[in-house]
Amino acid sequence: MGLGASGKSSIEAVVFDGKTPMEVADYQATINYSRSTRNFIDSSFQIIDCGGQELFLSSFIGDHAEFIFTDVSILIWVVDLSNFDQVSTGKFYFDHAVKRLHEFSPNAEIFCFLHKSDLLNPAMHDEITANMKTFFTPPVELKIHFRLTSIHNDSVFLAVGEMIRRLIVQDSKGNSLSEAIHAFVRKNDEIIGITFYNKEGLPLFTHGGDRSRQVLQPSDLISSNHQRILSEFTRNSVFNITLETDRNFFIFKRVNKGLILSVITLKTAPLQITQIKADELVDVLYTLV
Ligand SMILES: Nc1nc2c(ncn2[C@@H]2O[C@H](COP(=O)(O)OP(=O)(O)OP(=O)(O)O)[C@@H](O)[C@H]2O)c(=O)[nH]1
Ligand SMILES: [Mg+2]
Repeated sequence: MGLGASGKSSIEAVVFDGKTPMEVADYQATINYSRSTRNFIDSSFQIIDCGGQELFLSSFIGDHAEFIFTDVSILIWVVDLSNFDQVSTGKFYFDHAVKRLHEFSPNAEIFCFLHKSDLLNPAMHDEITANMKTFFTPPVELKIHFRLTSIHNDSVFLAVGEMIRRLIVQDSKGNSLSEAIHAFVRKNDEIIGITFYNKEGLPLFTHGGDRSRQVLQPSDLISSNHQRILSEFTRNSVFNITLETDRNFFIFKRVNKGLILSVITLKTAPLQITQIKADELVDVLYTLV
């Protein structure tokens, strides 16, 4: 949810449908809402993309509130950072939506995407985030997380990936996958980042934290990998790619029909050794999924 043209449908199209930012540049308002089901390993969930024109928002927080807000795990509220004039209007609907959420899904969490951050001077990011956190304080007791996002770099993939981990780590398969990956990283010093992608190119599990983000500069490497993964996925039944930069190897391997593993390593270990280790991890993951 969020005001019209804040970027909701673009986020869904880029993250889940493999669209490029260019392909979503032409704004077309969502009429009413649109619903899609997404599958991940053993879990599936539904995304409701709610049209942000005030006419629709009023009906969602009014007559249709029960339908929209029942059984919600996560509400994503999208704030358009390039449109400060509208921020009070946004807060008005945010407050009502969050109250309705609390009423119909008291255990839900809120993610507030401070979106189109690419249009801001990076020097202002911290200050704007701090201001927005104060401004978008929920009117009721619900957990809220703020993320600076943009479809022009990896930030939106990371934010959505994090939410999905929260949704699927709750089941036992998600947990054992997560544990296997963490154990593997702990054992192997040269591995600085690991990502497990589904067929839609979405990072399901990532490990590496800040260190890997440094390595992942330029920051849209994830998005370009994502596009490459998608096209390779559909073309080849065997999928095995290694990319090399001055300091790192990026190894991609297919786990099964729907999942790709990517491993980022320092070049301190020979590639062949890392390949063998990655194959071992693929075998472990294969038995788990
Ligand atoms: N600069 C920039 N533009 C973006 C970003 N995300 C989306 N946009 C643009 O913002 C416009 C809004 O697009 P939509 O995603 O359709 O907006 P929406 O929130 O779904 O709008 P409604 O359906 O009316 O509620 C499009 O022209 C996108 O290209 C971003 O991260 N940065
Ligand atoms: Mg839309």
